[in-house]
Amino acid sequence: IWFFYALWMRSSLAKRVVTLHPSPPVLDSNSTSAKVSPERFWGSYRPQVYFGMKTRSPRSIVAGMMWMHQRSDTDINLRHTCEQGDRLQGYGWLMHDGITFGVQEIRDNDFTLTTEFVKRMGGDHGGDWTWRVTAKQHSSASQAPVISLLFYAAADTQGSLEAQVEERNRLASITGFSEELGNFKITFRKPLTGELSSAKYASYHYLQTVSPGLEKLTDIVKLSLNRRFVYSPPSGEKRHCIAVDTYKPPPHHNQQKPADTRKESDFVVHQVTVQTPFQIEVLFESGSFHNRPNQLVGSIMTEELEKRKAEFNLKFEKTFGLQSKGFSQTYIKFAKAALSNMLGGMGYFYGQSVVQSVYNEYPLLYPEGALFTAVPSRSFFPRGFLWDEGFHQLLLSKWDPQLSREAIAHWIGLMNMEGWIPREQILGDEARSKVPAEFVVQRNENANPPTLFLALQEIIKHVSANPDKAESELTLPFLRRLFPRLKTWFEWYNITQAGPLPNSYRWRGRDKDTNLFLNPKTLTSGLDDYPRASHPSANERHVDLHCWMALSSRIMASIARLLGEPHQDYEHSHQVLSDNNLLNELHWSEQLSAFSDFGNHTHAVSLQQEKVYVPPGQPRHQFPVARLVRIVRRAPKLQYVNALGYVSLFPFLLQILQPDSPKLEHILRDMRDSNKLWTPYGLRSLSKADPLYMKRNTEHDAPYWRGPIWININYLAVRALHHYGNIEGPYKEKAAALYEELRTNIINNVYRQYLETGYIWEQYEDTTGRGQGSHPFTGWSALTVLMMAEQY
Ligand code: 6A9
Repeated sequence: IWFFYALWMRSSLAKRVVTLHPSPPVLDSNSTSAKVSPERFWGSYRPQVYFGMKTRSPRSIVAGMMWMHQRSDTDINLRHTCEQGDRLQGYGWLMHDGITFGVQEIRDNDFTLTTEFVKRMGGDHGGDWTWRVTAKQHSSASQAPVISLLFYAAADTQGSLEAQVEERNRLASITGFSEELGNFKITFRKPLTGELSSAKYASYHYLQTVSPGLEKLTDIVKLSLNRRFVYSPPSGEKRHCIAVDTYKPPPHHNQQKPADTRKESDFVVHQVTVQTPFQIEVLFESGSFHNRPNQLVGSIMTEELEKRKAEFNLKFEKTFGLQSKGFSQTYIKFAKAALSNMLGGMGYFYGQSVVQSVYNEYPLLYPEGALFTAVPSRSFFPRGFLWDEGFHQLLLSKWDPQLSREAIAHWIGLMNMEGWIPREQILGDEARSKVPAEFVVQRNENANPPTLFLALQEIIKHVSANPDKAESELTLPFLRRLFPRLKTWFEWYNITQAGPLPNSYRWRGRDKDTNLFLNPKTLTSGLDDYPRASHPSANERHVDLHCWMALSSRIMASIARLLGEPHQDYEHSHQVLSDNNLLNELHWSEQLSAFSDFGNHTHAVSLQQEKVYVPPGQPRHQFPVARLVRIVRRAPKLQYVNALGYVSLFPFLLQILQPDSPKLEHILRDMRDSNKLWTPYGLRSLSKADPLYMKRNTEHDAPYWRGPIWININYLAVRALHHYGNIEGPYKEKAAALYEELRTNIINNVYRQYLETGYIWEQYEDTTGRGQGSHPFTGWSALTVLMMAEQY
């Protein structure tokens, strides 16, 4: 009996990690359907491609664009998914309202493509849309480039597409059907030099084939390209031209990967090759849209675009008031681009995470789920990250509260019965194709800062402070549906991330191979390689997590109070966790005069080449290359970690400190000290005086949160200075002065880097202010807009 009981226990524990939270779903199952939410059905929800659209549904038919420059002197340079390796001079949405239209500029080497879309509602399936692509050569280009645009539609296991060919090779349109779109037609208009001008010479090619999955589209097009074509304009030189030709899928053989036994779906490509300057329109028309007044093309499209742009500009000023604050037009343009690219970076993903708990020998597939979310970076990580999203929604909720509610609801809806939400969401084959295998599995003991509480705080602020009736009427039911899961979420952190002392906390999931890293990482905290205790142990306590919990308990109490639910326990937790005496006891290091983590720690570590024993007379190259390993010169002991930087600022960043706390004096001093945290470009992540400042973690692992300037934390710092600068206390003036200085430094640098490099960046170098890391990064770096607007 005991044996079977143990077996049963084990298997039911093993299933917990993949069992969704049992309370009623946060979102109705059809909440994103064309019927319930037609205005948001189609969108640029494929942030990983330069230009593409899909619907907010699990296996959407997708539309997209690839392009290549026809040059004989270089290799084929087909552009499709956003890749840093493409080395574009810049790309991103300049305007995007999140719903009805967008304007993007893509600067390739010799020319610029402007890609615009406008949607029009009508019928029962999300309506129509039109794309307009305008190509202009750069003044630096020696001759007008000949460019191929490859517009495509692709099905993803459902629906059908058919090429309608006219005049030999010209694919005039694609007709299609799917259950959620009904019948539709995509028409490819001929290129013009401009909106009112006459037709332009172009050569046409097309491909009608099938694909085993959306992540294969680029390869299929690449493999179908043939150099045998000619482009011969009536006046002008003939030249070779590369174009799609027949595609032969690789022969099926037995050792096929399971991925390729998937159902094959229609894939149709229209290639048009034309010399700049030109403009081309593509229109999608929904079959159920019967009383369409006219076609959304040409001058009607222009009018429609102009109208949307004007509305966007008005709403932008009304929301952020940058003009009235005296910002110049170029700053405002930058801010619009930052917001637009976050909106244009919203994705709709569908699929299964791969997860594991201690009760599973092997990783399991999480239940299929949908995620509507912003992404940190369209090129390098175009997918959802839990703590990034809380920051994203701080900005987006100002622009469109409904969109924020939907994104938050999707995230909270992904919670399992334990109260865990996977930190990095790699949903669907397309997303998975971008991630190395070792990063795919998400473990259920791992947390990530609960920044969604920051976003929720923003949302409830509207209900209590500015009782916009319409908004509160939507917010309360929304919170009510979230609430059972929020309770479990909060409990999950409290229980699974509990620290060694009462009311202390500890991030789980630190690196285990201690001897391979200068300092074992804490990816779960979001601050990856920020120095923590040198020897991870159960004795650790982490000050940032303590503060996140103090904040979370406060928001839980407010939400419970708003909903008329029992709130005393949350209030009590909040009182305890924000008690400044407790914080001092647990985390104030006298030696550093700063808040600090505590744990089994030694400063005396360094990386050294491992000794590789090569027996005498044996060739050296037959033995492994010496790698760097950690040398510990003095044994660790229980003590404060004393790494001054972002982590030590948390009681200030999350405004846990009382305005009269004498600790503020130290914090403000360290912040302003150029030998510690201050730079002319923002606060650096780790003090210049720290022994691990700008130190690599392994030979392959450059410093990340050990010096560079990150905008999310700088946003929290500016926000906290604003708070302490506006509240009575001995440090009021000092905080107010620092506020002005820090805010100006950050805004100016992110702006200047954008002008100089064409991008907003993941982080900024502390010594020069230069943008570095992944780009474009219009996740939390776009919070610069809120600093400009002074909305906290
Ligand atoms: C691994 C590479 C094609 C790291 O912005 C997302 C996260 C943050 O949440 C975190 O705080 N970034 C920060 O420290 C980026 C993480 C990217 C992981 C990608 C696979 C794929 O290569």
